[in-house]
Amino acid sequence: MPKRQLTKSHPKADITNLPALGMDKEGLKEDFKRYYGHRLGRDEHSSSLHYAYEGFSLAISDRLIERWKKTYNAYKETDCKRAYYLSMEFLMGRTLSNAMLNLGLNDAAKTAMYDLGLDLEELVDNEPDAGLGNGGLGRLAACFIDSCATLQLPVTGYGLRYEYGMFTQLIVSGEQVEKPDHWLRNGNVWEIERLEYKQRIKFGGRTEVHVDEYGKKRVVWVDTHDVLAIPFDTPIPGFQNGTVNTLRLWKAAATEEFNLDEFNAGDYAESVAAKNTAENITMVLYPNDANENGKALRLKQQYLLASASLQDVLEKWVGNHGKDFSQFAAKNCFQLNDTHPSIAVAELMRLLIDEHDLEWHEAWLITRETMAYTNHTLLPEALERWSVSLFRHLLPRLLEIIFDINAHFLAEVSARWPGDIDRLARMSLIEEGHEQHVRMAYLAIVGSFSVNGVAELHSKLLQQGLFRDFYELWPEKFNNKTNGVTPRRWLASCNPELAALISETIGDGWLTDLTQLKKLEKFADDKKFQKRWQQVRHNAKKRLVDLKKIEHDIDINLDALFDVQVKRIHEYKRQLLNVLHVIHLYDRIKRGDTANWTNRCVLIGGKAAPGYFMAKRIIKLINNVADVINNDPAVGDKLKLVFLPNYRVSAMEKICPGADLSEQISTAGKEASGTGNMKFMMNGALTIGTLDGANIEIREEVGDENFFLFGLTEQEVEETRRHYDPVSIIEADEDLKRVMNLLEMRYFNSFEPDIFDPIIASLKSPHDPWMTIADFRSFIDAQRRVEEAYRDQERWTRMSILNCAASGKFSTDRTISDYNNEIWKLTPVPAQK
Ligand code: B1N
Repeated sequence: MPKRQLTKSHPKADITNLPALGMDKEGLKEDFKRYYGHRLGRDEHSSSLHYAYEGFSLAISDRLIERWKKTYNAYKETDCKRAYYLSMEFLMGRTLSNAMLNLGLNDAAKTAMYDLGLDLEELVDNEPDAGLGNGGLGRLAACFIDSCATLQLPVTGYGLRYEYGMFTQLIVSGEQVEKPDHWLRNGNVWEIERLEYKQRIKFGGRTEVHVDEYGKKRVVWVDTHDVLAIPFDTPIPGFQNGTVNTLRLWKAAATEEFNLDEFNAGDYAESVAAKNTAENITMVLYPNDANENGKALRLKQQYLLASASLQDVLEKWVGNHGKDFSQFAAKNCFQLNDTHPSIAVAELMRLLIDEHDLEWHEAWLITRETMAYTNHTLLPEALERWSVSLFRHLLPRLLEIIFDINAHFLAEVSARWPGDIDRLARMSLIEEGHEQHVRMAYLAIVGSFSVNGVAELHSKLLQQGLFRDFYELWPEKFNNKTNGVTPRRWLASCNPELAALISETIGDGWLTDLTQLKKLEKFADDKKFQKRWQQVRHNAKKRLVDLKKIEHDIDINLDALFDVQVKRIHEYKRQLLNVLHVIHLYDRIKRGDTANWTNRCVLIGGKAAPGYFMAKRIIKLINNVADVINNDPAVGDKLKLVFLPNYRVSAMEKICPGADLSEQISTAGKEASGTGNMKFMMNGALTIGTLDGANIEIREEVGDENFFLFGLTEQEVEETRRHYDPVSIIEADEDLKRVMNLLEMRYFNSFEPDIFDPIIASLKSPHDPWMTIADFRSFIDAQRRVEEAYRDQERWTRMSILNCAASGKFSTDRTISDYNNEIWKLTPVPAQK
């Protein structure tokens, strides 16, 4: 579609100066009725919750779009520096409730719907989650862009518009079954397709060297199979500040020539069907969390994201500055969300050199001054390495550039450490071996001016371990940015009762300055305040139970300790340790060891990657153990175990307000940060956790006495590993021996022999990387301290208040301010009136 200026016969003022939309209930009602009746063509005979949701969302969306244009104009007028957050995942969840909160329309919306006989909560619950991410990394991206808008920073999110998001998890006979998540089936009212900004992406083909009329050599990438990238924009509102930023997601489509070819080709139908090859690129999100995948389609996804986003930025740049790139690095910064978009380093080089005629060294300077890389994991199985042969086949020009970058880089290393061949092999972007591979993390480090981890321990371990050689070469590049979560979604919106109590007590400044929660400390011992805090938390537990009772038919006692572990199922996160504890509690009940008992309801939820055998078996174990415990009349109210199916963003919004205890029990050194830990803390849950990821900083903030610490430290884990002997640990611990005995006697799988053998074997293996058995005793003892604390409700409530009060550091407003002050260096741009 041509980008066409409107002619003089269409005076600009006529279509851009629209009257302001009403921000009261009458304005909303009027617009809702118009959308519902006219745009959607519904009436009382053809009503449905979905169309009511859609009509109302359109009314809210209009009010976002109004502010969106003004924000865009303000950025344009100030010609400010901008940052771009490149991420393969944006786990947005639902949009309507967040949009209402950030527009300040909650009360007006509620009364407007009430007047029309509709229940706003029902409409909100009708919205499908935008599940375009796996877990923490994708949700972090969503929290980040919320905070960027709230801080009025000119930041655009770039990602992919997957047709199918994270799969829906069903539990059938205790096992995970995946169902595709066609989240766009009923349309998506929040996005706007912008065909005018489409980009062309090359794949395949080969390169040729041409010499131009000035004798200059240039590489031409020819015989390519091109694909179009079409942007879909979603408005991202700041918190009641008039700013609305953009999330731009690319959808792959067949090119126009392709459409022409169809008519010339004899095989018309086959040819149309072949359009799928292009469109398949953004069809589905890969459901691998903290695991690399190696599939060609995934590399195509990554390149499409990087190339389309960079071309988009460069096109705008050239539109404003022509071929003068001297200020490009001063005005643009790309933050790479892990290595997934790191092909952007080579792609920016290609675009600057091949398309915009810069010299290698000019292009390299610009690249190294605009790219910044965030690492999210130390797990070796998650580190991306692409085979050189796949690269050569799909992206031949990019591979050449990577080899050139590597040659320049290795020359730099050689100059610094002459003759150190081992070091060269260790640091090379190309891993040698049976097959050559491109090490994407190294490409990201070499091509960036900043490399950060996501919690203090994680950043330290990157410097001392995984990226040690690079840290030695460029210590100044490395830094830490501890993760956070947005307090708008994760407190204000998901827990309105607690938010209201907090605002009534300390004012509402905490919404944009979460450190103000500190003011709650004063009230931690106030009996009246404690009672109200307890009441609010009790109500949240009730809402959580109501939700679960419908799904499970299990009666749960509200006075029980709600002990929650929700996150992806992964061996390093040690859901197994949690289950061992539950089996131990069950064993205590069975043998009558129940003096001073604390009733407990253990909730576990999370998805396993479809190809991850052990994770799926762990889900099966949780469900089998739950089945035995919940149906044993000897147990009663003392203990419940529930697996929460289909854990996702909108589920967490209901779960985290109702949790008493947050389980953050990964093997020390394995969880880069964790962010669920922060959501629970903010809502007044206490943490039982290892010294891992952001747990360490949570404990620092709240104080040792308000945190249940257990387990080996990262250093102890590494030392113990050398002589780890789980079998003798089991022998020496009567409680653990009994737990293992129940597993080995098939107590939980009498009709399914052998199914838990792989789990038993891994627990007992001296090579178990997660060392679950090593932390059992310490975990059980910490859980005893939890029970004791919970029995003293006054003490527990005090600790709960103090946890919330100490959570200020974990707002993404703080995280993003750190990114901005130390990496992006953007100036906030106030919204236009
Ligand atoms: O990123 C989160 C952290 O809080 C978590 O500790 C960390 O595990 C998570 C490949 C990943 N690391 N790596 C991934 C996701 C998808 C994929 O395809 C790796 N996710 C994390 C936010 O910093």
